[in-house]
Amino acid sequence: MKELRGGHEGRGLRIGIIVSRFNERITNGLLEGALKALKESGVADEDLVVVSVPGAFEIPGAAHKLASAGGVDAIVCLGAVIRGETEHFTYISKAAQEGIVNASLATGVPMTFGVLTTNDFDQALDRIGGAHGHKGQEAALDAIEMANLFRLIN
Ligand code: INI
Repeated sequence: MKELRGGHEGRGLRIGIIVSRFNERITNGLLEGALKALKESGVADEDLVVVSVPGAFEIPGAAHKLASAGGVDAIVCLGAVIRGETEHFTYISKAAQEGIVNASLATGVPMTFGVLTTNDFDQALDRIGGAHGHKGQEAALDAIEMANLFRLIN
C-alpha cells in the first residue's frame, strides 16, 4: 500500500496569494499570517507572488488567471466576508467559495480557502490570531501541503 501525504517543506515551491481588500484590517491580518507561515516553511521571497483584488467576489477570476499563467504550484485565497443586513453576504461568499473550487479544478492548481465568512467583525478578528487560531497561516500551510501532494501524485 502506498500512502501519499504532502509535507510542509516549502523550499522550491512557487506560491501565489490572492488577497481581497474589502474589510482590509482583517485581510491584512490574514496576509501577514500567510506570509509568515510560508517564509517559515522555506518558501523563497522570489517564489512568492501576492495579487490584490477589490473584494472576495473577484478572488476566483484572479486565481484562475494566475493559475492559468502557469507560474505557481499552489494558490492561497484570502478574504473576509462579514454578514450585513442584506443577502449580499450569501451571494458574495457563495460566489467566492464555488468560484475558487471551480478555478482549482479547471486549472489543476491546488487552491486553499482562507476566506472568512463570519457574522460579525469580532468573529473575524478571532480568526486572525485570536481564540480561533489564524486562518491565514492555516491556508498557507495547507497550500504547501497540497502543492507537495500534487508533486507526489505526479
Ligand atoms: N466583499 C468582501 O470581500 N467582503 C464583504 O463582506 C463584502 N460585502 O459585504 O459586501 C464584499 N463586497 C464586495 C464584493 O466582493 C465585490 O468586490 C463587489 O461587489 C464588486 O464586484
